[in-house]
Amino acid sequence: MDTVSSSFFIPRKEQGYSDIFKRVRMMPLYSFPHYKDLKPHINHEKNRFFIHLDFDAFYAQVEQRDNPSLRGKPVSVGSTTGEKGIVMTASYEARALGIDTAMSLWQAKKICPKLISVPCYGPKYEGIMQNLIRGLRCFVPEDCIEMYSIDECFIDVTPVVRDFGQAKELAMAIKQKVSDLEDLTCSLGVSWNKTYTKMATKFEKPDGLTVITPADRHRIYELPVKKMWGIGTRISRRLGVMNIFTIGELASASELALCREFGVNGTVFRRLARGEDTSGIIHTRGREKSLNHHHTLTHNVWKYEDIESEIRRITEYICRKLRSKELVTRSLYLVIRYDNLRYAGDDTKLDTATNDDREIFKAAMNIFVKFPRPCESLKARMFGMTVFDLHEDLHRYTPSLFGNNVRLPYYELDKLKYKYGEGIIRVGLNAG
Ligand code: TTP
Ligand code: MG
Ligand code: MG
Repeated sequence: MDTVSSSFFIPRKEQGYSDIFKRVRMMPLYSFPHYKDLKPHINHEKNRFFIHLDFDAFYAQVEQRDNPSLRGKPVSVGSTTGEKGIVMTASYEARALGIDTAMSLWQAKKICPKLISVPCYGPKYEGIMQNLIRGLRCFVPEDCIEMYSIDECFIDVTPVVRDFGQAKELAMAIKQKVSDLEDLTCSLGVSWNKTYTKMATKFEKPDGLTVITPADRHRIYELPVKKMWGIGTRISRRLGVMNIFTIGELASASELALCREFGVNGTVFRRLARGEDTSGIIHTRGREKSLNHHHTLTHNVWKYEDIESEIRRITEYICRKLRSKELVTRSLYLVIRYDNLRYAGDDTKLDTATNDDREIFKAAMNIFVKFPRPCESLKARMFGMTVFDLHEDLHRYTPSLFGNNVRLPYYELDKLKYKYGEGIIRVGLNAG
């Protein structure tokens, strides 16, 4: 069968790397402090301790860990072929030669012909982060951990430390834990507010640990404004026009002038620069009301087995996503878009809440049979699935006594996939 499609995390022959790239780039700044998070009456420098953790050259380091022949060599992760290929990240050996994130592969190869480019494998990286978050629960309650991006998290250690000395010790223990759990290096920043921790992490990359106490504030003040969390090229250019080039200059700039230029964000920038970020951990867990996955094919399909295979693919993705959040769903929506650009979509309620691939696949196929049947003159070009009515997976640790007693060890299978790749094992969804 030679229908080719690209799916973010379930690779076939050709993976849509640049899609993953866009996806990660477009990741929202979940927890960038908002004006209402800044509370001037809080004594922000006192008794608050945060740690920020960021993996070093994340995707590249993982690939080097998993393939010893890549260690010590210039490696880029992203697409391995094609003209549109892009470097999602590069190993430190490659960075030393001038290769950087977002560079085109073509350009990177020109700079370093010996560059080894390897494909990106999303679920593996997601799994590592989730495993880390679980591991961190031995230091702080889960409520104190905020996963910020695919390779970063903030940890509020206020409940468990009394001073910067203890915060540093805890940060070292966390570093050790990361090494024991995943055999990877990361860099950590410790400070009394989230904004400073995020900047501190970058000071001693890779494998670094930087503590910024109120007395070390000058180290932050010396940085160019562009290094501040939330400030990109455009804002830094506008600040430049106001003669503000460093974070220290931003911290002491006139609030009025900043507000005139940036509105309420002017106040936010100034306070963040001054270390007055009083925002806390933001929880994303448990908030999901629905999950969805849409996938547009590069080659439209119409044969029943191809359609079935695409629906299976999105089912597997959605179910794994559900399990990674320890959720089950009671409702399912399936949508198909045809090559005449029309849609067909419908939902169904499941008998019991589940995250079992086979049950959801069966329900999805029951929806599909009600749609206009694709044929050579009406091919399908997009498949999408949404699950809603989500609940916590209470059977995660206690297998159901009454229900389906052939429940497959999906969580364990997911772990294998995270570790060794999608191809290592697949469940026959038609079974049972
Ligand atoms: P980063 O933490 O920004 O980068 P990094 O871990 O590769 O390197 P550093 O040591 O400087 O922290 O991003 C984490 C991963 O996210 C990175 O390995 C690749 C991916 N990524 C993208 O896909 N697109 C992007 O634009 C960026 C910045 C990262
Ligand atoms: Mg990183
Ligand atoms: Mg990062």
